[in-house]
Amino acid sequence: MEQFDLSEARFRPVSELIETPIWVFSVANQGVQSSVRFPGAVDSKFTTEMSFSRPSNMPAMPTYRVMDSDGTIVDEKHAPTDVSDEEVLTWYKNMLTVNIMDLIMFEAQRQGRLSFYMVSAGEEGIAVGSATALSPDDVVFAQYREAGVLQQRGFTLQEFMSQLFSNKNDAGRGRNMPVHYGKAYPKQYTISSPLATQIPQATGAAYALKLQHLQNPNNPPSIVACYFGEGAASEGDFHAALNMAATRSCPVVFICRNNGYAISTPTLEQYRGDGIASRGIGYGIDTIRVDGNDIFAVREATKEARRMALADGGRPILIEAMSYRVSHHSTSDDSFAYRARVEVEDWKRRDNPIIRLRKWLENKGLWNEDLERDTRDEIRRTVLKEFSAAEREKKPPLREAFTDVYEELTEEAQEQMKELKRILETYPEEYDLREFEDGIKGL
Ligand SMILES: Cc1ncc(C[n+]2csc(CCOP(=O)(O)OP(=O)(O)O)c2C)c(N)n1
Repeated sequence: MEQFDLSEARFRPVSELIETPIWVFSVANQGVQSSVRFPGAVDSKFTTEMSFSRPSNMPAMPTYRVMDSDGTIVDEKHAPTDVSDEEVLTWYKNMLTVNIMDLIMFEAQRQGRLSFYMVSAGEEGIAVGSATALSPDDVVFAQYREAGVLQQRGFTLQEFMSQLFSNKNDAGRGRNMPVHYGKAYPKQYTISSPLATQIPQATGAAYALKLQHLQNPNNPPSIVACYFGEGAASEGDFHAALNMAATRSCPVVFICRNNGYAISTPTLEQYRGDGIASRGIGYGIDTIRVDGNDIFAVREATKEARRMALADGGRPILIEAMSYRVSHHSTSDDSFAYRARVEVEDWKRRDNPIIRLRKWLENKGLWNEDLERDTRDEIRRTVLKEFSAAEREKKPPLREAFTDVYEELTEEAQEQMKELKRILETYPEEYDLREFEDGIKGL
């Protein structure tokens, strides 16, 4: 077997990193030194001016955009040239699909047909736009408001609905809460509820990809794309993950959706720094802030971030995509308890990624009122068709509540299964097992 070159992976002693250890300078020499290569701050110059760096005196990081809110390309030099009109139309339809699915599923939850749901209204441009720049082999770790990433990467409406109704066609076998999607290929790690856990996992996965590529350079290189909200960036996991990714040079693109709220906590109360982007700089990570309502800007930034993440052996990149959470946090939230209706209405009117791209398409003569109406009708019909099919489908057999934890059922799990069977048989009028594949025999 070929020997695996671990030279990239070894830990270097600090003394190797310091070209000239400070103790070799003579006392006489030190007078002419304008800087000393401290191990902890190698390029810091000496100064006699005592000045504290004050963030409020520094300009806020700019926000990269390609297209303004009227759908006009701001600088023709940056107009998207590598995509066909058909591709852009697909992106538009993907954003519409997620948006329409969201409206229907939110209502379905209100009717009691679904236990829970989360929409991504206002943030479809970040999800779909970034996903257009990923390859199917890239690995995605998402939070929960990125249905557009899955939609753009080929997740079908049947797959969405099967997960939402926990039926037997769900890849997760009905074991997760609604919207906790996952898929083996294109690789999408299953979403988990505890905030920010996906961020260090993404760093670890990126490190593994880097080592795999070193081991077999013929494999096409791939990256990890890791999504999270600005609220999740307050978790310790965010900081650990960024620092590990920077120090181990991992090919991961962190994509922060800054939508202004972490449930009821507005960004003003979440941090005092310049958003999340400024934290990337602190960790020595190349960072860009983009207009998240501009699908072209998000795509361009992600494409370039992906290229940079793979260059020179790999490195992390941070993208902070600015947007606004138009919807309630989830079906368990009423956001008008903590923000004014007028604020939301204003955002809906002022800017939205779907309306922005629609204006661009209309300006190019690629879209019009009739196409909009027909496409919306068609998407609505398809979503409803998959909705009713998935809702009618059986749930997985009951035994699957116990399987797939260990390769074989543990004695304890077998005992629990037996006990469950005893209870179900003792109180048949209390439990309707018809919706489970094979009913009681499924145990
Ligand atoms: C560790 C942990 N703490 C708290 C929560 C409860 N919680 C769920 S979502 C959320 C807000 C997250 O906000 P953000 O990351 O900005 O994402 P957004 O919902 O705005 O898209 C909170 C506090 C949780 N799921 N996990």
